[in-house]
Amino acid sequence: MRPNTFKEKLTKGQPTTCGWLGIASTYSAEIAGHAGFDTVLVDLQHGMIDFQVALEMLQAISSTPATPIVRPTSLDPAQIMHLLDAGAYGVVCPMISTVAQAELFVRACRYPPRGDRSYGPARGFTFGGADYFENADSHILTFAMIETVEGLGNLEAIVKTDGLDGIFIGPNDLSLALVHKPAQDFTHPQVIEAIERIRIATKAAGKFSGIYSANGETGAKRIAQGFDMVTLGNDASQMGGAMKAANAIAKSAAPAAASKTGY
Ligand code: 3PY
Ligand code: MG
Repeated sequence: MRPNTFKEKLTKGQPTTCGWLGIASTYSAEIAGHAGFDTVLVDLQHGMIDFQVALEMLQAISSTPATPIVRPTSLDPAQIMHLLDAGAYGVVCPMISTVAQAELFVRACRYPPRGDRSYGPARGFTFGGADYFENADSHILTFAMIETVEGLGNLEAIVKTDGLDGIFIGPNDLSLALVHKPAQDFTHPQVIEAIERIRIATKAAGKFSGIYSANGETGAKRIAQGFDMVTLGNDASQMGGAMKAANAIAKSAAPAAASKTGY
């Protein structure tokens, strides 16, 4: 089976970066895959992306060095299995708040006897190779997102879920749940404390820790803090930010001195 190079780096303890896609475009997926990220995620939860486009974006990422992964719309085993059949090598599942939910998630990603994944790997064979079925369970990464008060309460038990590879923190929802505001309050002591608590519990359980970061600077701080996987914003924020910056530079230029000739 084609190796999961993203998982290999995580296993070696190397910090990794994740490109995050919310724009329904195979072209931007291909660009992200060539941008140097270890993995590129297709986001069906908050991205403007449905299954057919997700499939095509996974195909585009497959033509690059990055490992293709997904975030499903919710803890929906049928959708998760379908995305795995489409060739996703990892799943970041949103809103995992209980051990039962974490177990349901992992079981959707693993074939019997470890789980309940239905047989029909489709593009798993095309992208992964003829021995996909025999090796899929050991290559496919499972990240549960902890981003609710209930999830935080059940943290120590969730991280111990058998077959779960890691925890990915959604700081916006976590902040929204704890202090009733999204991104602005990452500086709130309660949010800072919760993020570090999750990271430490994840590490203590021998699992990988990941977190959504809004940009490169925050991503660098999260890597220095000890996170194994960071995002650096998404395609929409990065494209919008680069457009605004270029526009501001151009518009800040002083007009050339008016011609002195003529009337
Ligand atoms: C969050 O910050 O809540 C996320 O889910 C990141 O997309
Ligand atoms: Mg979230």
